[in-house]
Amino acid sequence: MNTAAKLSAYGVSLALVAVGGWLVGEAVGPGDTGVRGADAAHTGPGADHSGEGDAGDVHYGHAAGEHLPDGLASSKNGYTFTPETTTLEAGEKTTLSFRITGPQGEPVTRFDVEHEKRMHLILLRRDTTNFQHVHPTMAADGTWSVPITIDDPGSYRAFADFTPTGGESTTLGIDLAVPGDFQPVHHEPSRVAHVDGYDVRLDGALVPGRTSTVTATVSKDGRPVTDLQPYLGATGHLVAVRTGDLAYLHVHPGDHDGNPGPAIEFAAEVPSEGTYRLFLDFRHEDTVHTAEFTVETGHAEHPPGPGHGH
Ligand SMILES: [Cu+2]
Repeated sequence: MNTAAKLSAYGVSLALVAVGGWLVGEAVGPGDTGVRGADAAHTGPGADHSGEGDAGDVHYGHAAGEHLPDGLASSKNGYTFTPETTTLEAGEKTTLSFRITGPQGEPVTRFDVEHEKRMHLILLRRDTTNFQHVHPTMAADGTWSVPITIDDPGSYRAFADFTPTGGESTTLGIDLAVPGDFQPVHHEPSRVAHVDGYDVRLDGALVPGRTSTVTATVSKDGRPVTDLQPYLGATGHLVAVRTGDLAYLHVHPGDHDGNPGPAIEFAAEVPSEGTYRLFLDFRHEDTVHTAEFTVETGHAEHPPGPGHGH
């Protein structure tokens, strides 16, 4: 119960909403074949409870542990994202400090390198604007810090994306408040991004419950860019979040550094139908650029049942 006690009230309510949503999806399904398929994809050997018929119990366990998307909770698998402050001043350069604490509350100090860094910190306003992707440094006592400036007021999500040594890849999320007036931005679906003089197009469908390939193609002044540079151990780095709750997706590069472009492939799996915001970091002429897309998913291959559509 230690872990539960450490969850913020906000984290708890988000987790319950997400688990509830999953169970509703289960309850209205016409049968469990499709859902089993999704289980098999996620859990492999763990899915061999399939024939037992006590679907509710089995799936409740899975929902709490494995199916809840990343980034929705501040604490998961015994690890807790513990910030030193959660309120920042708009436009002021601040050092954001935090620790990742383990099951007994002790700071974790050993992390694996993933994509060339031991800690990836993503900042995003809750309307999915103002994306930042930074790499904090860790002091010997396990305190991570990074200088950041958040220009615009609003409610922000901070995602810590890391792999504790000996543990699993984990993304925890906390909210940061930046006081002041703000106007939320609405994003219409768009697969074309214009950033810093580049045009980036995103092809490929997002299909709930299945890994699919999405391809970003970079051009400038109407010509394909064929000298992209490696960034974080790959040609590009893609972060995706679900609008509405900012569930965070790991999107893995389909190819490693050495691909000069213009096309960059990623393997993506989204947890549900919905609208996703995707942020592609790519590097060209020694500068990192971020292209943003807004993509609605296709339909699940095995629809969970009536009442779940758009
Ligand atoms: Cu990173």
